Amino acid sequence: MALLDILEFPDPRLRKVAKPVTEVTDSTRQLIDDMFETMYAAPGIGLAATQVNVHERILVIDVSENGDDPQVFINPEIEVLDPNLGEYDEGCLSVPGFYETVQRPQRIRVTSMGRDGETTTRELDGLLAICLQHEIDHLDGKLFIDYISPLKRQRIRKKLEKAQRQRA
Ligand code: QAP
Ligand code: CO
Repeated sequence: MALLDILEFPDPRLRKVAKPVTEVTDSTRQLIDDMFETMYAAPGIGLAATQVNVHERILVIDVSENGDDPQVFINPEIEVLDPNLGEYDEGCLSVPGFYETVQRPQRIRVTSMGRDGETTTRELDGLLAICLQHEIDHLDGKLFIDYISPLKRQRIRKKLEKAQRQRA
């Protein structure tokens, strides 16, 4: 197991579009284990491979209270079941310290593979549905702050660039 480095906005690598996984192998499962370790250590509720600079369509999520419900989504495809939008104050490990209200469809159906390569389809709502959509955006090079005003996004960019300079 290993802790992975998380890319931070405005790193251009967060804008890459991830490629589908063609075969789930032991090295895929190694990456998944490292992503869970990295997410739980943060701590966070979701992490996309893009955020650890691996541009493959792999997500790990755990929205449970106790952090005991790890869920893996490989090549996730979603279908909106209820176009009614719900609001949630989202954050992101790649945009540390900033939270903004985002609107997303409340009910979705997702088809994806699990860690053994098995394909399943599930209907999701609540925080899991929100988190999954946030994480799929990462695989498409999108961030939750793309939904807010350019002025607010620019302010966040300046603050994070300054923090990153001071760390370097
Ligand atoms: C994505 O985000 C998410 O700013 C997962 O300083 C979040 O785990 C989807 C985190 C909310 C839907 C709703 C953020 C940790 C964790 C921070 C996370 C921070 C430390 C974010
Ligand atoms: Co995120």
